[in-house]
Amino acid sequence: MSTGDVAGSWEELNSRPTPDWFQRSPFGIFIHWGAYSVPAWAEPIGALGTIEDDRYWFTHNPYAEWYHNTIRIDGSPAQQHHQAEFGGAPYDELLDAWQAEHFDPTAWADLFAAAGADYVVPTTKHHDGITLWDAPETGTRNTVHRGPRRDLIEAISTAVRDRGLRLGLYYSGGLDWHYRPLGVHVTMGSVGGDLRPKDAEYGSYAARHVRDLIDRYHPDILWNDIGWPDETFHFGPDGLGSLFNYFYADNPEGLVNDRWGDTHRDYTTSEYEHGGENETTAVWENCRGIGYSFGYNQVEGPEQYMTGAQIARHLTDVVSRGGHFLLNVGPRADGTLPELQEKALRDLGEWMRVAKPILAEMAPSLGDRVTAGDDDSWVRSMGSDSAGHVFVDSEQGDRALVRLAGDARLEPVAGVKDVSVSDGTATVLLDADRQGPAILRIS
Ligand code: FUL
Repeated sequence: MSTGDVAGSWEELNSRPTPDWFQRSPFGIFIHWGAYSVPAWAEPIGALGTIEDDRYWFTHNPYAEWYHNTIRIDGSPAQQHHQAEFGGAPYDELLDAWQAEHFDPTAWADLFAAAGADYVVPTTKHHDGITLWDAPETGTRNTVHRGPRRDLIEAISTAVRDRGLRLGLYYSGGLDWHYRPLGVHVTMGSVGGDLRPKDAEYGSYAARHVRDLIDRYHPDILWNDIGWPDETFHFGPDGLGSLFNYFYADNPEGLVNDRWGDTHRDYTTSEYEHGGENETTAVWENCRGIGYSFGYNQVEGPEQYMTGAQIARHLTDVVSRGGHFLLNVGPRADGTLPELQEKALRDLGEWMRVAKPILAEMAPSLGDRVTAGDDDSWVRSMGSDSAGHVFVDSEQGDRALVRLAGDARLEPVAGVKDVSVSDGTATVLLDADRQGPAILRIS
């Protein structure tokens, strides 16, 4: 189907071409901000995908935005923390305590643009069900009537667009612990399965929310999470198929992610080190926090946070494999960004001044033409057969070896002090103060 037409089947929807703008947009910023940003507390036990034991994961959940679930697990350290710090207060009191008094959406958008981002995806409703705009049928349980007393989505959307960035909106269609309180999660299976609402009534409530988001903010991406209520997998008035048609009619250049059940998607997603199988499709996006959490976790520090240079490396790695990278920031409840997160973005921005136009081409990797010359050398590439770029870093020290096939030539672009070639191996001396991989042109 051509963009703009009304589709009547998942196959038709799935035949949409990837919009041009997204093919040139390797880097997005995710924002997880909510009532959970008030306690901002979780145990930084590790990255998703690296911890096998489900019960351990949920009882010690490193995702601070899961606070409402974690404090309901008897005996969990989060429950003890909530008792000690908040006297075990009802979760919604955190909404009132969330004041966002220093929130400056223009400063956020400036920072994201300076970091080289192409698109920004704020949470509009996370699993706690609290909406960051005056969503239909939420009564006063939203940020317009309580807490910040502001339409945060309107503020972020306007600032981001004014800065020339695209807008995605995250919505938790799969879980809503307030509207459909089905119990506490201690297994991964329960997240997608038993404790996920599947009924049509909740499905139409969620659809009215997403339609309202489309009407008000005209997003470029709908980023749903944890699936969509199964009983609405149809093209009738309240169905998911109609919702997608409504979205594409509003924005023919729009995209949706893959977390809507087995229905339709414009791209697949992986999260931290989970979902690697989703990184082999034609269009995919990896997301992760700067540390081990999406929501701000005050327990985290330099030990958990990636630096700007580490983010640059991860971004390069993802793009060299054909993916997009959605890096999350977790603002404090007052609206400021934690200093280490802000510094990481600023340092990344230094490197992106040179790297961004190269990454934006999202060219395939050069495969065997350039490979790491030893175990300490980190080498990624992208480009066509005749020309491209090589990104070089070192696990230790400031020297990396790059093995070159054929008569390839390398020319320094950034972060390189010297390069010399002998016997098909380039020795690259790296600038000590680089903020990301060194970059060389290959021809
Ligand atoms: C997950 C959620 O459960 C996390 O809290 C976070 O929102 C992440 C992006 O998606 O599945």
